[in-house]
Amino acid sequence: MNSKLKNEMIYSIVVIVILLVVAIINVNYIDGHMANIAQPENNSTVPANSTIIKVTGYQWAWSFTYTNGTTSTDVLYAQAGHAYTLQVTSKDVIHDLLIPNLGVQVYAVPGHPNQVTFEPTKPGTYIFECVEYCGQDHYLMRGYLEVS
Ligand SMILES: [Cu+2]
Repeated sequence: MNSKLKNEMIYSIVVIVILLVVAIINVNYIDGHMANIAQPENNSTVPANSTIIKVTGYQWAWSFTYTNGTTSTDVLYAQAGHAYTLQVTSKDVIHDLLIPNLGVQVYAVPGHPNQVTFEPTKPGTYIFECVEYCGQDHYLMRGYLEVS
């Protein structure tokens, strides 16, 4: 075996090892964050200790309906140390609710509710926004999660 071929084999093996290490790191990361990725409503159950909040996205705002029947628009109210299950749908086109500080993201699809459960741990004000381009005023689909 000449030295050129030997070098090429070594380079190839080094690249394969690097790609394998990156793949393993990625799979471990995704595995550890599956709880925050929304599941279709029909395929998952609501955890017994969580409060359901109905969420509707529409051009161009977010509407929240709480268990006592009250509603809010573009402000979501929650309490620290309590679990909430967001059941999310849309009135018109596909939207996508992202609460970056809590790692929550869920699609709002007309006729296909999705849900995600999360538990805010610290009181504060956290931004949320629509991250699926949904029309000319898409940029207005943002608001605040108020955790008391
Ligand atoms: Cu939107």
